[in-house]
Amino acid sequence: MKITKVRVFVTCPTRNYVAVKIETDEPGLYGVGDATLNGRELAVASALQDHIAPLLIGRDPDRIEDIWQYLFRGSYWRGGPIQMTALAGIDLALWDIKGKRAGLPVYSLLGGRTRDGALAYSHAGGGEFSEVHESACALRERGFKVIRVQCAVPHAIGTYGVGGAAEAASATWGAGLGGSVGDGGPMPSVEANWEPANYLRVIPKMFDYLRQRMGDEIELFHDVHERLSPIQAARLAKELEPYRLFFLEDPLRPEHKESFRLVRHHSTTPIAMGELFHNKYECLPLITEQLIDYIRCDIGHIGGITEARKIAAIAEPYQVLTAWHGPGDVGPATHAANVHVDCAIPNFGVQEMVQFSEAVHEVFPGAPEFRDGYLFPSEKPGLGTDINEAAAAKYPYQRSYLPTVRRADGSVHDW
Ligand code: GCO
Ligand code: MG
Repeated sequence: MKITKVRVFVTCPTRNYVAVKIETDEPGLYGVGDATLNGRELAVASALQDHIAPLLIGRDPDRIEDIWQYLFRGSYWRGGPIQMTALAGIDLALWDIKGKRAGLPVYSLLGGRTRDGALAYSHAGGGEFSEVHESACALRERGFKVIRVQCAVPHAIGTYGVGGAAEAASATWGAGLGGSVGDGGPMPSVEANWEPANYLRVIPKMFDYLRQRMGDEIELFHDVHERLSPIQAARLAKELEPYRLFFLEDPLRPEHKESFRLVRHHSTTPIAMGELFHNKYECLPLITEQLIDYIRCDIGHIGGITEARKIAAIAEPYQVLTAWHGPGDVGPATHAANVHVDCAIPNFGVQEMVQFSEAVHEVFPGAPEFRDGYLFPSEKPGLGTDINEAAAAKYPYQRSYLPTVRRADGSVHDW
């Protein structure tokens, strides 16, 4: 069997997605992967089209690990987010082909089911605590047992993650949480007046408000989004202990792995980290020193299933569980891959999910099924997602950027 064509699609059904389709010389046998990197979609598409695709023609798509090594090490330059997202797109498409060829869903190729479904979480947010509460109750009604909660930061304009339940639908998610979409020139939206002191004051109060109204049974947690210094993160983790968070997500910037020691020494709040990592090597110190409880890389940004299963295997003996990133700004094939891996590994923790819009489902048919708080992988051979090329063509790329955060004095901060 040989790869005959590698095709790349950039489409914007409410927000931009990059998809890769690998065709083979077996009639009708192809695989579809996702290679979406929010705000840098065209760079990934170019890496795929201009540099990677020509290298793959004529290769045997069954040799996933070899192709992975060839693209990762063979290119000499190591990969940052653009390269590793492109590699993930290829990797997912190859696993899709392998599954279709075997007539088996990908979770089966990974060793078979370890669980029926993957415990899932979605996002509740709002300007006021009452809105966060309302949004969290709506998710609980829909069956969610784990809910991420975000609220506005006093005096800040446009705090990350406060679009509320509506964010679950990609239409508003696209504009409100994951970036701004438009056809004009550069138009990043700005979160201004963001001050750590205001943030640190409000978050414990939000949890107090929610625990009083929602009780102890529902699992709640919060995404810091890499915005704190080590000692600020340690203080927050410590102050949140009475509210028994499921975990505190991404408290520190990804560059400062050693700083997790400080957070760990001060608090028993479980810690999750990883959506800005690009490979297993970045995960190592946090896992082997047991500085985190959940590793939450993005399967679509670390080179796909091939790297994810290695990260899970490294984490297992250290009792670190997985919580793969699953936002609206990665495509359905990555969400499908998440759930296949979740249901095959022993050390799965929780899975982030969003509800995609009708337009996204039209372009990318097939998705894991959500029932009563759990996600179930497709039983179809392969990943169980596809691309409708005619539908994709109806939604051309729209220039878009992630928002930018600025402190009250005008200086740049992490979003
Ligand atoms: C999450 C993430 C996302 C990111 C987004 C950036 O936990 O879901 O933090 O919301 O901000 O993926 O493009
Ligand atoms: Mg996050």
